[in-house]
Amino acid sequence: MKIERVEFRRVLLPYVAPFETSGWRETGSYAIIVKLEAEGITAWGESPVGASPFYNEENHNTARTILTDYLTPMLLQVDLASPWDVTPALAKVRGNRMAKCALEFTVWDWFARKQGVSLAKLLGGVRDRVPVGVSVGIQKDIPTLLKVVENHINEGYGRVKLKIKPGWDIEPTRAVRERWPDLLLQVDANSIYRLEDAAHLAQLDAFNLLLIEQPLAHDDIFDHAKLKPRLRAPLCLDESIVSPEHARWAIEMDACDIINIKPSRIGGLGDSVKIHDMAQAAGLKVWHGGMLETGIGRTLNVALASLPNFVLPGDISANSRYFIRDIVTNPFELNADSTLTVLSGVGNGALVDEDYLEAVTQERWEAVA
Ligand code: NPG
Repeated sequence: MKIERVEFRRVLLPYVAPFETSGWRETGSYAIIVKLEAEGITAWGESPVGASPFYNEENHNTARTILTDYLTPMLLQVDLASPWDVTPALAKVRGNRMAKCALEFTVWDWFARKQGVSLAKLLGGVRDRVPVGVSVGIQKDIPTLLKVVENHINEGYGRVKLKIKPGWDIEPTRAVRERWPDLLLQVDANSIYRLEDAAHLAQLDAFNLLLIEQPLAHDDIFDHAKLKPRLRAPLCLDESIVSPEHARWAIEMDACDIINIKPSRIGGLGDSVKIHDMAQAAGLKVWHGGMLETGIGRTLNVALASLPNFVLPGDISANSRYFIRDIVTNPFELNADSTLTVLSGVGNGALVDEDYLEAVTQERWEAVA
């Protein structure tokens, strides 16, 4: 397959409420939406790259530059026999994985459509529903947090993740655990602590957590390996695992019990499948993270999370948890058992609302072969 035309749009899609982590606060999605055409088939994808380089080193401006100046011209030269060819074709560009995933995701959708199968099937998915949870940002005080968590539990979410940071960690987690003793609960530090904080973090062991996610630096594996024996709760890596090689290092160094897989952080679905398989072979569980994807990216997340070793609930909420109106006409609804239903239609299954997409587009650019 040779790509004939690719159109990119940078949107600004407002969130229902601001989302705050240990390091940043965002009020809307700055995702890059991709529409690709070849052989009469139109495919869609998304890079959920953020407004600021605070989760990783990229933002929508860097992604646009790298896509325009390097990745798209490189990919337009290649005759693609399968979606697995994209990552090697772009390997010369170092890092910039959020930019790369924009193209890689879209090519997976194209091949699924070409073969007349769902993306989940093409990726090797085995489930028709995936367990999901909700991620709760940092709140102004504990009563507000309890109210927000209660609302999500009432919506049907069976697993809750709390964002934590110094000064907002032990007490909020204690408050939620005391109120809901049986809730599936986990916390996410987004890289804000240091190894010296090990004893402080070990206080979280009192709350029967599913996992503690990425407490130490975004690019660290070594200190996480030192921290792991000092915690009872399973230790999960997110930011640090950006490639199959990083996953291998973490496994060989015994730096984590669990890996959070976000295909955008890893730069593609292909490398995400490799990490899934590698973790499974090593006896590590994986779960699917989230980057507040729009309705297009959300379909990819659900498809990938249908693979067998995604055994913990994913950060893949229903579209309405983040957006009043999304750019798809078939948003996911939460099932009563805190799952989302894997789409079985051809391709990623997103039905794009092109009028609304146009309305929320801030910039548009394209490349033609
Ligand atoms: O439900 O998509 C979701 C959000 C899940 O908390 C979530 N994502 O660090 O995992 C994270 C966090 C995040 C959000 C990271 C936005 C980067 C950008």
